[in-house]
Amino acid sequence: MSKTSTPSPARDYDAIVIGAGFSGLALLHHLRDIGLRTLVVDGEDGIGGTWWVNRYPGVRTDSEYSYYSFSFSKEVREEWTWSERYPSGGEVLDYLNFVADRLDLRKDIQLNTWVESATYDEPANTWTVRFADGREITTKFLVSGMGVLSQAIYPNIPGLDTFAGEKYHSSHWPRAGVDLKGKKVGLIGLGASGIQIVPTIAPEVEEFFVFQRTPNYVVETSNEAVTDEDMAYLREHYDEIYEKAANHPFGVAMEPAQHSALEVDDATRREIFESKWNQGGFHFANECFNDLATDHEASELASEFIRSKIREIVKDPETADLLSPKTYSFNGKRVPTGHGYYAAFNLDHVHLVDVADTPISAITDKGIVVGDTEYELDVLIFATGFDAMTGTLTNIDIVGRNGVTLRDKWSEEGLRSNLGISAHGFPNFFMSLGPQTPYSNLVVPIQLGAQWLQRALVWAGENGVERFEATPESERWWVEETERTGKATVMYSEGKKAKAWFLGDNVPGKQEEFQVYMGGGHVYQQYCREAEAEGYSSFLAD
Ligand code: N01
Repeated sequence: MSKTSTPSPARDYDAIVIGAGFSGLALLHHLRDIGLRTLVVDGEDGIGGTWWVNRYPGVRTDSEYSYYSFSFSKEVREEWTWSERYPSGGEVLDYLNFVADRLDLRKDIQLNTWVESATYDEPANTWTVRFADGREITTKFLVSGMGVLSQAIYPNIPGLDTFAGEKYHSSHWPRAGVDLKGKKVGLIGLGASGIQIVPTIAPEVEEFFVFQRTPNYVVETSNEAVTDEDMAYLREHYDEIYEKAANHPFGVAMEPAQHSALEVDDATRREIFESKWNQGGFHFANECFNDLATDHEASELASEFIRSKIREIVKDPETADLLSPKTYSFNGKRVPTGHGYYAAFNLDHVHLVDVADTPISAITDKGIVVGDTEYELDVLIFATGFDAMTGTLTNIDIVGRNGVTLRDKWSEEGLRSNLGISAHGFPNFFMSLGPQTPYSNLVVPIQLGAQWLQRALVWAGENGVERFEATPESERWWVEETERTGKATVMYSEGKKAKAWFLGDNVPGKQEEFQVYMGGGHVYQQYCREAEAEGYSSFLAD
């Protein structure tokens, strides 16, 4: 890769990247490689981003080890060894630290550095980044690697702050762990986080109350050890596996299914569902049939298969029925992978409390009130999710041209970006995994996005381009494409719709619009390549 020819000595840095997770590390490596003086800043006291903060019991990847890593470093690929099919959060954190050391990234990362604002100065074509400690630094390029699920949210329940026991959010779990033995524990939230917490803590707590508003379609799996042979195979076939993931709609190294669930007879369909259920996790959603995310009838057939599995696993028929989703169908929201989730409800001290019809009315100093019952608790766990995709970007002041913040822009115009990479009015500001980027195994778009930006900035340098930003036309095109493809999925249905973060429906007051691109990661990458091949004409580059 040739070096960029746009050094900017008047500024402290050429590029500041906010966030030291997967995105920040990939960006630092790729931007430094083209000669940009790059600094990564992160408010936490360790690198790892989402894997640094999410330390709740049972946290691990839902993607398999073979495609949950970067492919760009031969050294890392050769020297790193995974131990589990679904690596634990701790192991992913070790991996990211290994990457940081092996690629000598640490010297350009400042931790404990919270960004409060970043302001664009038009005449100087410079971003000034201000930190919580009052320091300011300047840069030509500003890149967000702040993550898509980082801005935690709590439910709006009266009395939230009055609870006298211990209270934790899944994404701010104490680093030293929490001793739950002999305690009465309550859990609110059954998305991917809560579903990992339930079976992990169920055996150790004394009494466990799981408050369920909407059940999920959980695909169970098993977690085998990764053998030396597995690692040897991975190292030998890494490029091939990575290519497969990059060409897959959801960034997983799997063969996309070729047939509709409606094309086959009942017995064949059941056999295919059964075999992919046995492979577990994402294999079920991705490898059974090609229309489980786009056709309501096909999705409903998968829904009924999973309901039958719940009835097989969960002994109490009433609990099995409560755990079975009925108000939306499979793929209507992000499908979590289970590690003994349903079986946990067979333990006598695990109680499923339905709060769909009778919501939690209050949190008191003693516990949780539902209807006439007060559930007394020692510990209350919130696995209630995030202000996804935009939360981190609107929580700080990113101030573009004419003093307009990203928060103002998106609340006035709706979500607008070109390919989720750049927003009009914010020259030289780029987003890794911005809103309207693909819903997928995220390591793939993170790596490809860092490489796209690297090439774009080399091109800018070679062509004397000083400012790079989305055109208003490209934003209109991309929002239309994002809405069109999103509405073609079973996530969007007036009659049978889940309350999902994909549409922003989980945050009170947030406008309902597709936060992610549902047209497929492979299609998205094709658009990115086209933008590049066309000389970035969908960007203002002057
Ligand atoms: O959050 P969520 P999450 N009363 O928004 C419930 C990724 N992730 O942290 O559905 C009762 O999915 C809410 O109920 P409802 C992954 O992309 C990945 O679990 O709104 N319940 C819901 O059950 C995932 O999609 C991994 O009715 C209330 C829950 O809180 C994303 O992060 C692991 C309530 C929130 O679920 C977010 O997952 C973890 C109330 N008042 C996360 N308010 C892996 O890959 C909210 N809820 C392994």
